[in-house]
Amino acid sequence: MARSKFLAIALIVIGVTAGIGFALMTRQQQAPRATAPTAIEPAAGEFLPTIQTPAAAPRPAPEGMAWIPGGEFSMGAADPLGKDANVVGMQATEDSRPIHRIYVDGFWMDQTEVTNRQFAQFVKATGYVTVAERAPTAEEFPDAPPENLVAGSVVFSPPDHEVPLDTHYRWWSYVPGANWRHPAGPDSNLDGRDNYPVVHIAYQDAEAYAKWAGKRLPTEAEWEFAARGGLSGALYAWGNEFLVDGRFMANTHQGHFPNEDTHADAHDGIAPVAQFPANGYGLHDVAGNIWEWTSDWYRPDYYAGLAAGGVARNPRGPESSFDPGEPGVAKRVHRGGSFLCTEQYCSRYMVGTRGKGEPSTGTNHLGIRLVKDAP
Ligand SMILES: [Ca+2]
Ligand SMILES: [Ca+2]
Repeated sequence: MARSKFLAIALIVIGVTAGIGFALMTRQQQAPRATAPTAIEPAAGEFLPTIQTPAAAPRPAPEGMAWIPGGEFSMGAADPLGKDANVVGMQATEDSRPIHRIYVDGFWMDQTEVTNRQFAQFVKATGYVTVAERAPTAEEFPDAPPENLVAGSVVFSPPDHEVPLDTHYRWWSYVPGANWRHPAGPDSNLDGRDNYPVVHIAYQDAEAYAKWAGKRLPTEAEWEFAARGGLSGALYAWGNEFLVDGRFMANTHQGHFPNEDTHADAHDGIAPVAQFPANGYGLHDVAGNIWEWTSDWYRPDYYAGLAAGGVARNPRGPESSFDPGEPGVAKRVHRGGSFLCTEQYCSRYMVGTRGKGEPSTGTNHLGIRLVKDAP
């Protein structure tokens, strides 16, 4: 998703999803799509056991952080057996192959997504103004009509009826006045939401917060090692069954997407952090609730390059970004899926799967979880 597209399309800025807007989007949809450069089908057994580094966690533990021991693991995702790509959603695992072997050093990681309370402390201490609170400039977005250059962010705005799942512009709108303090738009606020994840965080906002907190964003490999919690090849951060003894393990979307969330998991929309069980490393909500930024640039062929070189040690992502679905828009990797992910669309709460986003684009289902190196 890219902010520039929202700013360039006037009808989206004012939240009207009329025919001409869709005509514009349809043309984009029909642009030639490059196929993923690698089509290596994972064979059974490609996932090898995770080998955790045996060293004990350093002491003391930073507040709210869990020790991730580091080690060697198999990274990536295979399509779940018995499900075709349409069911998995958006060909979710094509760019998550081949399964490849990675080593990462140990590190500390936030046990939860960064909350509004934490982000407010940062803003109070520094006076930082987030990207969504600043008016976009004509220099940044030369294709946008001047009247669209207003501060705001992208908000989930579901229709009240079923729609084709062909373009996300059917349920996302650029809302003037939306930002971390006003997550659903100017009339919303953070009352009672101290313990909710902060959202509408652009990549540079995440970096600024991390610098203040003495932390950093995880690499994609660190994120996946941590999210797997010591398991190898599991579909989810907790195992291979979506429900455990009938219990939901993550905040996702139930019901017909995008118009109806039956919230069988007890949360209609975003949830406070840590409402679901932690994974094997003590991390909550690595699946679902909000997407989380990583520091890697996105390329669908990055894993193939790594796989060709044996065990990759502490990979930090490709030198540049390429998304065949939106060529020319550099993107960073997002991980974990959100409260909007469903089996019908974008089932990327599956632990090895990937997402991506343009760095200046925050939304109300995207935030942060940080890491800290051992001394
Ligand atoms: Ca939910
Ligand atoms: Ca999450």
